[in-house]
Formats: sequence, structure tokens, C-alpha cells
Amino acid sequence: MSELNKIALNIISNGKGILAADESTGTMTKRLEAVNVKSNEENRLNFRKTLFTSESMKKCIGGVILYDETIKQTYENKTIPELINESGALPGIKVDTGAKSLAGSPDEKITEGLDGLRERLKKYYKLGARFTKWRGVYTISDKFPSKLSVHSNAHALGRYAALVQECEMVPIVEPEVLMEGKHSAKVCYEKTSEVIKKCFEELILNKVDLTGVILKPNMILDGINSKNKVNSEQIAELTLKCLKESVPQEVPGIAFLSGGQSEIEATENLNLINKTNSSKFIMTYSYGRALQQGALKHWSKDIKDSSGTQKVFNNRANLCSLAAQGKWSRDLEI
Ligand code: 5MM
Repeated sequence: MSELNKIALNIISNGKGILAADESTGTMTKRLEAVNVKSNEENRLNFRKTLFTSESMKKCIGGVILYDETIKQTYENKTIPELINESGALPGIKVDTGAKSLAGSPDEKITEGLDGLRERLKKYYKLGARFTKWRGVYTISDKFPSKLSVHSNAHALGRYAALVQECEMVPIVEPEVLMEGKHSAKVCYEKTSEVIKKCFEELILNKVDLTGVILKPNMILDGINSKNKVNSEQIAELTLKCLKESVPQEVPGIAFLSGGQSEIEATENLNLINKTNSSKFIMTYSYGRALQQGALKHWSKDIKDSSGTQKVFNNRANLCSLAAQGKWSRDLEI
């Protein structure tokens, strides 16, 4: 078993998943302002360290994705990576520098950040990171995703993953097909399959060790403005079909993004995926909003109430962990 494979399995095995706390300052500001909290460095750290010191970190969280600001912060004389290590989880870092307009198809996005990446990776490793994340975003419409967007984002993900493994870290490969649009789940299935297949084509071309990679995809859902809605059973069925057909067998696991689903939806869908998963892939969570929403709402009412906030977070993390094992049921949601 390679070192990278061990790290990947450590993060996602035994009902553990990933806490995606890598919101860039712009996104975090939107999240905080939506609950009427001022977005400054102190408040961003306060909320995040409240989550990182929660009891459920030990049992439910195998890895935390951090943002550049957070990986350099300290709390009670410990660096944030040290604090995360104490819970038994591994610190990870978002290394892309964001999605920008794609030249040649300016209404689509290309994720940037390859220039100088090798040097940044070395610095993050020294700061304690053992895995990384890069997110490519794709929209669905009559014309999109274009071949150019599918190709360019996969190319970047391939080059990113190879550099990360060279620096002895596990790359999370996140091709996110967005929920926005009127498309059906069938179209989401077709486009997501195309995107994922292209990503692995590029990873293989870049000689990436697939046993040391975690895929972070979207689930197969109807577009947010679609008139018809498939049910959870169909979401699980289409998601599993897509992944079985598109992901090479060597990949140890898949950690879904929540992508705008509510906390309960993201938990229920993951549970059904695991109940019917006949593949050898571990299927778990790498949720941002679907792990943090309730906790953030609670915290915003009194930012000094750490224990109340942790209670809300612990509950959601426990439910997600049960879903990662196919042991969740609706009556556990109170
Ligand atoms: C945590 O949110 C990340 C957003 O980062 P940006 O500020 O760069 O947009 C995001 O990449 C996240 O890791 C994934 O989309 C999963 O988060 P959700 O909320 O979709 O589960």
C-alpha cells in the first residue's frame, strides 16, 4: 500500500468524511454577512476553531480542508493544523486560486493557480497539510459545458494532481457540475459522466497514482429550476451508475460535495447511496454548507456560545457519518 493510499484511506474510512472549511475570504464574507456577522479575521477564526475543537471531530471527520488564511492562524498557542491533528484528523488545503472567465468561452470558468504551485505546495506541507483540494466548475445549459471547458479544467486538474503527489500529498480532485439551470437529472448524469471521464483521462496522462487520489464530485440531481424532481432513490441510482462507469477501479474513495442541497437532503442522499453501493469505492462526504449551515446559524445568534454551536455541529457530523455507513434514518433528524 503506498503512503498516499494510506493517507487517502485514513481520511475517508470508518464512517469518516471531510469538513470543507476552505471558503475563500469572499465566500466566507457572504456566508457571515448572510447571518449578520461581520466578516473579519477574528470572527472567521472564531467560528472555524469552534468547529475544529468539537467532540465529533474525533469520530466523524478524517480531514479538514483549510483556506490559506486559516492554515496560518493560531489558537491558544497552537497552529490550526496542530489543533486539527489533535482530534486525529488531517489538515488539508485548497490550492487553486479561484475560477475565472475562460478565454474562448467567457461565460464559462477555468480554475487558475498552476503557476508557482510547486513552491506553494512545499510551503503548505511544512505548515502541516497532507492533502489538497482543487475545484473545477462547470455549468449546464444548451451549449455548456463546452468541449473547451471540459478539456481545460480536466487538464488543470491533471497537472495539479501530479504536482501534489510529487510533494507527497493526496490531491482531492473536485469537478463540480453546478445545480443551477433547468436541466433534468438525466442531463446532469450525461454531463457529469463526460466531465469525470475526461478528468481521469488527464490524471492518467499525468501519471497520477490513482490509489492516492480522492474524487469529490456532485451527486446527480435535477437542475434547481427544473420542473420535475427525481426522488432520493433515483438520485442514488443515477449517481452510483455515473461513478461506476466513469471512475477507475484503483481510486479508493469518493467524497461528495453538497452543492447547495440542504443538510437533510445531502445526508439522506448519501445514506441511500451507501445503502445501495455495490462498488468497492468508499462513498462519504466532503461537505461545506451541509455540515456548517446549522452551526453557523446558531453561532451567529451568540458568537460566544461555543458549546451550543458545537452541539449543533456534532449532531450534523454524526448524522453524516451514519449516512456514510448507510445507517441514517429520517427519525434521527429532530
Ligand atoms: C467550502 O466551500 C468551497 C468554496 O470555496 P470558494 O470560496 O473558493 O468558492 C467549495 O469548494 C467547497 O469545498 C465545495 O464546493 C463543497 O462545498 P459544499 O458547500 O458544496 O458542500
